[in-house]
Amino acid sequence: MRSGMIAVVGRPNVGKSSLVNALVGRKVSIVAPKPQTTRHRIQGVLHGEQGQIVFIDTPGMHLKAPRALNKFMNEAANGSLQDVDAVLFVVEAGRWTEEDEAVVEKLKHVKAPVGLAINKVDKLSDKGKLLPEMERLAALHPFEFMVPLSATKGSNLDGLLKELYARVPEGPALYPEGQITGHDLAFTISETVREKLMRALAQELPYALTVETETIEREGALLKTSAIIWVEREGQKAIIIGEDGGMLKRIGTAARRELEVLTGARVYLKLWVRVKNNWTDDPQALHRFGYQQ
Ligand SMILES: Nc1nc2c(ncn2[C@@H]2O[C@H](COP(=O)(O)OP(=O)(O)OP(=O)(O)O)[C@@H](O)[C@H]2O)c(=O)[nH]1
Ligand SMILES: [Mg+2]
Repeated sequence: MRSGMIAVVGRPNVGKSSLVNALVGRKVSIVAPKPQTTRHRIQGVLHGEQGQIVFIDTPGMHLKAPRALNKFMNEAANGSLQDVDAVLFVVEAGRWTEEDEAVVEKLKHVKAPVGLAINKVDKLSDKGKLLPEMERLAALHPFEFMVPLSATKGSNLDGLLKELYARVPEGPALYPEGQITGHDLAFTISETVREKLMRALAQELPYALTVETETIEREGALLKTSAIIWVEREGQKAIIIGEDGGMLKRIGTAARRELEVLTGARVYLKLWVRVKNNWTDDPQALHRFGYQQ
C-alpha cells in the first residue's frame, strides 16, 4: 500500500482542476473556461488498487496580482510546493506564456520530485509539434517524467498515474475509504454556486464576487441551504440578479441540479446578493469569507 500527497501546480486555465477531477474520478474542484477559477488548495483523494494519492489542486500561479485576493491565491499555490511527495507541473500543449516561465523558476527551489503533464493534447491540430515541444520543455528543468495527456478526454491518465504512484512512499491511508475530499458541505455549496457564476458572467464580474454558505438544514431527504453572493458594488448586484431576477434564477437552478447529483439529496437552494465594498482587497473581509491560509 502506497500513500502520499501530490501538488498540482501551473498557471491559470491549463486544466489543473479538470485533471484532478479526472484522476480522482469525481468532481472535487470547480472548472470554468476563465482563468483564476480555483482560489484555494483543494484536496482530491484517489483510492486506487496500489494505494492512495491525495492530490492538492491549487490556484493558478499568476503574475499580475493587484489585490489581496490575488496574493492569497498565489500564496496558496506556493505553499503547496512544500511538504508533498511530488509536484505535478501542468502546462497546456502548444501554449507557453511568461506565467509558465515564472512557475518554472519556482520549481527550482522545490525539494520533492517534479513531473510534467502536458495537457489539452486533444486541441493540437498538428500532433507532429508535440515531440519538439517536449524537447524544449525537457531543457527547462530536470523533470522526472513528462506525460502528454488530455484531462477532458481522459487520454493517457493511466500513463500519468503509473509515474505518480512510483513517487509516493509506502504507508498507511491518509483518508478513510470513500472520502474524496477534505472539504465540508458548506465549501462544496459555495464553490458550486461560484462555478455557475463564473460560467454565466462576462469579463471582470466573476473576479469581484465570492460566495458564502449561510445555512444548511437537513429535513429527511431534503437539503435546505442558503448562500450569499458577495459583490463589490451595487451595479454588480443588479447584473447578477438580472432582469426580473432571471440571471440569479438560472444560476440557482444550475447549482441546485449539480448539488443534487453531488449529495444525492433533494436540494432547496436560496441565493442572496449583497455588497461588501472592496472586499477583494480587504484583509478582514477576505478572512471572513474563508480566504485564510
Ligand atoms: N480541450 C481541452 N480542454 C481542457 C482540457 N482540460 C481542461 N480543459 C478546459 O480548460 C479550461 C480550464 O480548466 P480548469 O480545469 O478550470 O483549469 P485550471 O488550471 O484549474 O484553472 P485555474 O483554476 O483558473 O488555475 C476549462 O474550460 C476546461 O474545460 C483538455 O484536456 N482539453
Ligand atoms: Mg482550477
